[in-house]
Amino acid sequence: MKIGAALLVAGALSIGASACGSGSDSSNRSSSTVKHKVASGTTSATSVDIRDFKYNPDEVFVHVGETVTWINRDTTEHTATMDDGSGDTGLLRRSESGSQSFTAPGVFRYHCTPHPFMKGKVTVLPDKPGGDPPESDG
Ligand SMILES: [Cu+2]
Repeated sequence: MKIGAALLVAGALSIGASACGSGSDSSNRSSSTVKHKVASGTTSATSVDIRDFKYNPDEVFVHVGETVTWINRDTTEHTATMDDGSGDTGLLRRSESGSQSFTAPGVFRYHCTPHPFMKGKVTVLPDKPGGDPPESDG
């Protein structure tokens, strides 16, 4: 678990360094652009595309209390079903999405019910390092 935190810190440092890259940033939707390989800690919503009978990316990192959303880009119906039965999006049609929040740290593997060969993984990290004070809203 401490390794994960160290990775996050390293990732945050390197993000600040890369400012000016290629000049082309049009709204190009041509597949496979993985924006964050390592969770930056600033996003509270993590999404996984289901496309071509694969989860993309097939592994995501979130913190306790955060939510993962699966979006089906295929014409075929898919699910994201936790192997341990702790959660299930149910069948998602094309362009439909399903979410699951994770309240305990650990590694959660999931699969697609109609297509058991489709597998993915959610790694839930214990807490944000040096984090913000907890806010009580609600
Ligand atoms: Cu499927």
